[in-house]
Amino acid sequence: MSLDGTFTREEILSQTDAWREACAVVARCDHLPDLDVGRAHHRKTFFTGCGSTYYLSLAAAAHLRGLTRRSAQAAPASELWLRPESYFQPDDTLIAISRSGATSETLRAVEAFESTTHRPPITILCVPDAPLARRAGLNIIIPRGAERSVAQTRSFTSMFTAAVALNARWARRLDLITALARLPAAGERVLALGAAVARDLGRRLDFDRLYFLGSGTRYGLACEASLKMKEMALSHTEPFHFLEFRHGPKSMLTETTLIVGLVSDDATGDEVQVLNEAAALGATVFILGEGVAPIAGGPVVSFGSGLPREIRDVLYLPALQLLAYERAIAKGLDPDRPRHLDAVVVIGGPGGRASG
Ligand code: F1P
Repeated sequence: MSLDGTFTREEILSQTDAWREACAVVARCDHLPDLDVGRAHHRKTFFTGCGSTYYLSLAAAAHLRGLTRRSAQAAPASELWLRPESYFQPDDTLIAISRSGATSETLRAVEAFESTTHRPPITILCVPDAPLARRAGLNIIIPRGAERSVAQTRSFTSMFTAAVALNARWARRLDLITALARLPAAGERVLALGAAVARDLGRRLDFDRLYFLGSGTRYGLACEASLKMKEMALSHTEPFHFLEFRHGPKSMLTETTLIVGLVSDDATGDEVQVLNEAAALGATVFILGEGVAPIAGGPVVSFGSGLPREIRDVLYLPALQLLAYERAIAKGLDPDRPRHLDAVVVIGGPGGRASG
């Protein structure tokens, strides 16, 4: 391990190569399993994982629902394992997502799925010979997403890109599959824009609470951005569905609050109004979106990618990963080594505890 976040920084900055690989791996799959098995009203597509990969599942399920109108749901792997009868039906599909492919709860969720459906899962992973890979009917493996850091950055965005590419194929959207080729270049631009903003904001240690707001696919991404802040920078932070913020959490606003808005295209007006209200109550607002303007002179990352909105959600993350990295550095923490965490949680590992 490095002592100064070198790995995390390198992984964040090199992530667009892994996005490219993710798209290529999905494009090379000859036959995708059919999601439309059994009776229409009895089938659902589940996405699962733990921690970061659970948040990825939230985003991927929302994306599949939006693109195909199919029934899709995310659940933490532990819930699927411990309460399979509350979730699985015989005609369901499971997509298990895991950087390591070795997390106990995800393996056990897969076993529970197999005993209900007698079908193998699909996996999205960064490691080829992982235990999870050996159980799957189809493995989407992105070795360039693999990381030496504990907190997921490059792995998250590359596995999310793979999920978006898979969903585009299931939706038979050739236009989106073609447009994915332009995503890495847009990612490079966002990394450059985000680096300057993250450096300035990351040094603002006067912020004592941070909230991440997103709706639809962006809610899972807001959860992930919030988790990065906890893992790397040990900061109090929470994610919310955008307009949920008014229903209680708003009472927490102070002049030492940072609100991060992952603004969509289709509900921009309503979302921006929430951000304006937060700014009027003294919070600093950091806004990100395809074509967004600063709120009350606050920081902004406007993608200007020109990409279809169905494939560009990953662009919200690089600046937010850099923000967590910069805040950790400003606090004298090592982003490569989050406190109390292991890269993989193995239940019943050495010492009889959950360990890496
Ligand atoms: C998931 C995990 C997360 C944790 C951290 C490291 O592992 O352990 O639970 O939040 O980001 O990764 P994996 O199943 O994706 O390998």
